[in-house]
Amino acid sequence: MKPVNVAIVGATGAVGNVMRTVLEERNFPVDQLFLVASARSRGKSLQFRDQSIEVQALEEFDFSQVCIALFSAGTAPSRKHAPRAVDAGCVVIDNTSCYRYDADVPLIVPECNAARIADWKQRGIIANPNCSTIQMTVALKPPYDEACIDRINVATYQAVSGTGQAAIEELRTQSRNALDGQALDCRVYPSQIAFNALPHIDDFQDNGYTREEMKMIWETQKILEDDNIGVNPTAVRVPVYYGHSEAVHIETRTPLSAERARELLQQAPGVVVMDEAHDGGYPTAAVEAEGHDAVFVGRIRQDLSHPRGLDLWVVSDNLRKGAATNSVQIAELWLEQEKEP
Ligand code: 25A
Ligand code: L14
Repeated sequence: MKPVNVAIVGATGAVGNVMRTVLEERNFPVDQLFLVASARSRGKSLQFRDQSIEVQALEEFDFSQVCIALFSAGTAPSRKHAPRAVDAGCVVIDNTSCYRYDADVPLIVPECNAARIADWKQRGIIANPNCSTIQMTVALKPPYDEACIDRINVATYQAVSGTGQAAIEELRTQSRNALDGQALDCRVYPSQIAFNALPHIDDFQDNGYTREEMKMIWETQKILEDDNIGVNPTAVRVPVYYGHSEAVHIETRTPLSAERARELLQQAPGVVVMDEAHDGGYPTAAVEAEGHDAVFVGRIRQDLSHPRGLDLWVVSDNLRKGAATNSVQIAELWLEQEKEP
């Protein structure tokens, strides 16, 4: 594959840093890599392969030299600069929630709806879904295809790294101060995150749900291409650095046994089943998921309260499969489709 020029917008952030790592690990055919962030980071140097690359400021960055722009600097920078990148000839793979719900922007999880990448041409933008939705849809695609899913009840246990670098620092500082019996300072989160659990991710909506919960509803329906699928989420922040966990309860249309679901998931792309009913026979965020690209599934069992109910425990690294890895996988598939002779 002929190498292309790639830009990471938000390169100094929690996700942008992992994008740089994943491009290198997967041997993505990068010719020149451009690192872009806010003016605050201008001139800072970061390593890629054996080169040291200087960070440039987004406001003055010229996208005409770039083929693929990976955006992860937040919604406002994406709203302002993604159209400018497209006009300069880039395909934008956007990791924010800015364009995900636009009907003419494909929202892609390669394991679920890779064929939709072809729709990129309408706007020049491909949206990367929310981290919690990505890992859930990767795990639910095989049971969905086999037995259809009428309803999903899900509670998430989400890592602080999803909020970015500042939140990682806040958990570290609060934990240290709490152990030392000091007063705790809450800057990023509205309440104490160390040694606590907060049922609040992103802004509250008029209907009583948070925006993170609504994202899981809208995005699951769009990715599985089924507006009838019921999704009932509660999104919870927990004091974990990396890796989201989810207790997922599904109601299938036709009966699906736990054994058959386990078999399907063992063959599913991007999934690792860890499901043994003994100490440690299940995946966890900090031990199994952190630093890996797979979606780990365990605790697969029949819901004793429902004839067509199934329970699963789904864990993945939110900065990898939940953000950077999924974006790079989309870029790989786009490149195969568009640049292969
Ligand atoms: O709006 P959203 O979509 O809800 O996204 C909000 C935030 O969530 C993260 C990401 O934070 C984003 O800003 N995020 C987005 N999608 C995500 C996903 N799928 C996701 N997290 C997980 N999963 P982040 O901290 O990880 O990354 C921010 C990056 O974006 C750059 N940036 C911010 N505003 C920008 C901008 N770039 C251009 N123009 C703008 N207007 C940001 O670069 C970073 O790369 P930076 O130079 O601003 O930050 C460098 C370092 O500076 C520290 N810092 C952050 N804020 C401040 C600060 N220092 C001083 N004062 C501050 N106010 C941080 O340590 C940062 O690493
Ligand atoms: O919508 O704070 O992709 O954990 C994902 C991480 C929004 C914020 C998204 C978090 C972001 C979220």
